[in-house]
Amino acid sequence: MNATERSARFREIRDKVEADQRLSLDDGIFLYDPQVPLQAVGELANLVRERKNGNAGYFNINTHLNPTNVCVYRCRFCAFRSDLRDPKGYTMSDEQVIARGQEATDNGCTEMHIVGGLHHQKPYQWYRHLIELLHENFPQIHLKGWTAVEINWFEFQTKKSVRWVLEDLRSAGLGSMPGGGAEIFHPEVRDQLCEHKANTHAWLDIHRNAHEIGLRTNCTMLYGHVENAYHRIDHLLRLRELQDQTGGFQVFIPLAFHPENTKLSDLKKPSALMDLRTMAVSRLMLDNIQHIKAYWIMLGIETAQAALAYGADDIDGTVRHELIYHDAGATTPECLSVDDIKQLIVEAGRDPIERDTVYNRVRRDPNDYTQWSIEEMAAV
Ligand code: V47
Repeated sequence: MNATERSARFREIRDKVEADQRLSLDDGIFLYDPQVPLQAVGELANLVRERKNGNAGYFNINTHLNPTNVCVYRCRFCAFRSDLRDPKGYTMSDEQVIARGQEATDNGCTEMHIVGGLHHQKPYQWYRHLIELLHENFPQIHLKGWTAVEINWFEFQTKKSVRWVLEDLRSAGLGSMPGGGAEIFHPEVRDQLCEHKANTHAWLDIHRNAHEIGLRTNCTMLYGHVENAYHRIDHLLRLRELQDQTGGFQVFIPLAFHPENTKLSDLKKPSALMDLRTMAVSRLMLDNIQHIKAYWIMLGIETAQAALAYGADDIDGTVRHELIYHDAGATTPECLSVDDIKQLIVEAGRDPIERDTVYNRVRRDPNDYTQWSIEEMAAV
């Protein structure tokens, strides 16, 4: 395609976006062509971002809990996992989990993001018990826990249906599910990364079931390793199709691959330009998902700030005790203060809005920020 043809093709796509029409697989692949100026793609994504979310820059006050890193799976992109007998392996006690809940409460967290390894010797009841323990002791904190990969493992362990597992976890106190474990759905790539764990059908089916019983979930895509533009757009379209049917995804988070300490450590991590293009293309393709998150831990603070002009409207949270990216070489701080996070959103020209996990606005007591309440109205 020469430059004139490229401009004409881009104009066609711009017309579609301006008319609020859906983009196709070919449109998405075209937008990944490095010869299509990134800034133009970004401007288009920003149009959609502002149409959907105005000038909001959402964040939350949250913490991570990874109760164990011991895992039966050996995903090639993962630096966090450990073998059972490896000195790196750990498994938290109830007391340690309670201490984390207390720390979260003392820091005014509204959310705990709970994921971990699939421990060879821990039964489903242990994973359920952790949710119950936290919910009973800290009922105010929303527990966003266990990815579809874990739910799939619990099905295997209990020999019960997905629906039974999800309902049982919800009765223990689970509030919603994070979007991890999606990686890249296309089997050409998935089979190279993690052939043994929950397959694409299982991942999507678990999220469908969660949506059907009223559990909101998030969705992700791990990019920047062995996939190409076709695989990425195919992944986004599979998410878009499920969202058309259920409406249960609340946010999409593109996750940039960090190669250090993984079986793919010979690869280079994606550039900031690739990160911004993926953010923008995701915003443009996922016309039915309300929010796009620029996860600052993974992108770095500067790229996350820029992403707020390339389609993203959320930068995740203050984050405490994150291990998955830090084990894989992320050099971002371990945690940001509320003032820092607000400041970086303001610097990006957006209005900082504290949200809870399901995008309600959070109101804080100005004299004691550990005291908070939820505004019933959705944040948007
Ligand atoms: O599923 C693992 C990815 C995911 C690496 O739902 C890696 O709000 C890059 O899903 N380099 C877990 N990525 C993290 C996740 C997430 C993060 C923030 C918010 C939410 C949410 C979800 O991280 C895994 C995998 O796709 N991952 N290892 C790595 N070396």
